[in-house]
Amino acid sequence: MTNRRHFITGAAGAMVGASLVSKAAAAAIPEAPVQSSPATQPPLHPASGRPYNPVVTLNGWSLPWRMKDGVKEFHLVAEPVVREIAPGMKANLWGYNGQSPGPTIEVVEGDRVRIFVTNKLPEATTIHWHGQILPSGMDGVAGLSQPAIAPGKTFVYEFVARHAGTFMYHPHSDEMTQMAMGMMGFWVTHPKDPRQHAVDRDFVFLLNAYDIAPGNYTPNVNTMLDFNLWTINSRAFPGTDPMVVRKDDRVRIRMGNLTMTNHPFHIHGHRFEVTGTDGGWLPPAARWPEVTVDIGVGQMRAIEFVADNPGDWAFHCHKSHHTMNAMSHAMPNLVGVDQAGVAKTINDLVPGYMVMGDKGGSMGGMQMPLPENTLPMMAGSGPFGDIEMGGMFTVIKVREGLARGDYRDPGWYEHPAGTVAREWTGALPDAPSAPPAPAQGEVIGTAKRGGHEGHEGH
Ligand SMILES: [Cu+2]
Repeated sequence: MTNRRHFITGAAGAMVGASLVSKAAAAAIPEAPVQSSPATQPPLHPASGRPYNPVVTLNGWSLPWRMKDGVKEFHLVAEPVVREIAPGMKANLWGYNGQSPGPTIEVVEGDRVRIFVTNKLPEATTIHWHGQILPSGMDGVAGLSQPAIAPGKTFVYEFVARHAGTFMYHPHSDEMTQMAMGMMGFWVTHPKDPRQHAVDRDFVFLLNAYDIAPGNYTPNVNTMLDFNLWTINSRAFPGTDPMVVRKDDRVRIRMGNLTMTNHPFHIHGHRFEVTGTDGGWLPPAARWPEVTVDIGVGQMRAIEFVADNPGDWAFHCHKSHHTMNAMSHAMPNLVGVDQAGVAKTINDLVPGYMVMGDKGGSMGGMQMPLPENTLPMMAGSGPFGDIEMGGMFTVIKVREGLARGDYRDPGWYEHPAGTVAREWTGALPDAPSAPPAPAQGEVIGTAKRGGHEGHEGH
């Protein structure tokens, strides 16, 4: 049985121990579990409170709680953290309980929730419970609805989770700095009846972005638009885990956007329906089919599909610059420019200079020496070679014969014979040519120019 104990002992790197939890059970403030691993943790099945179907946070985890007099008590600690963005790059971020983003909070519609927030940051903070319908004084806007939480202080928030749906949490105190440093987390309020909106796999993640110059560890918090790391839950591909799905499972993916621009998320090999927004669930008749859903700034979207097409399917932001890692945008277009002669001259001045961009931007196979602590722009590798992607990119792996609840990476898809695009070495059919271009000045088609001729004399 997968339960909280399994979560605690089975999760590599989890630093919370069962003894810690029991020792804290009598304490006035619940223990604040810490997660040190950026790997996707198994779903946290509820050990107390009402039943629900837990979500899986991509490259993240859910926060254990304790029940006290019928109230679900959580403890978030706002603190500096070190987050691995992908193997080869770490970032000094701010987050909660050891990670950025913070842990996902899962409750059930109607739960009374008490959240202790301890501030271990060097400046004041608050938490805003984005999307929740709650008393004004619990809304977390520093100065407007509460005094800010000074460094070293603990505040307590308490409200009833009134509506099932998809939510986020983030500071509303120096939020430009604090969100640029990674302070955010996911919140799911499950329906009272676990059969309602039930799916087989329910993935959640936040979209975030950082500006960390190559060789640096700390984000530039003054950047407004020109970020260089576009991340899913503070991970950039190939650091993002795959979403592993059993064939014919009904799958939900919930995404929240806490960057400064929109992200059109695109699925391969399937169609989905948009089933949830910031405001709640869409009635079935109002759902619409898509293969790309745009997630605006500050918005949440839930999509659902039946994973009926086995394979390894890309799932990514469709802004091509958002599927790249740290890069400079200030490069001229050198496609078609023969730099061979120039390279020799520059090499005399700058040993190791490489010709770049003359055959396009492809860099997959390029083994450039990188500065310390940065990621190649397009970095992954797959069964057929380089995957020239980074950033907001992951893979949905649909497989037959997985066990229910098995999220382990099954490896690359084994394609049935004859179903992979391949090189053609036979005779080529004649390609039909386009008709010759008209001579200059020649009238094209029969349409008359100047559509007012027939109206003369009015
Ligand atoms: Cu994007």
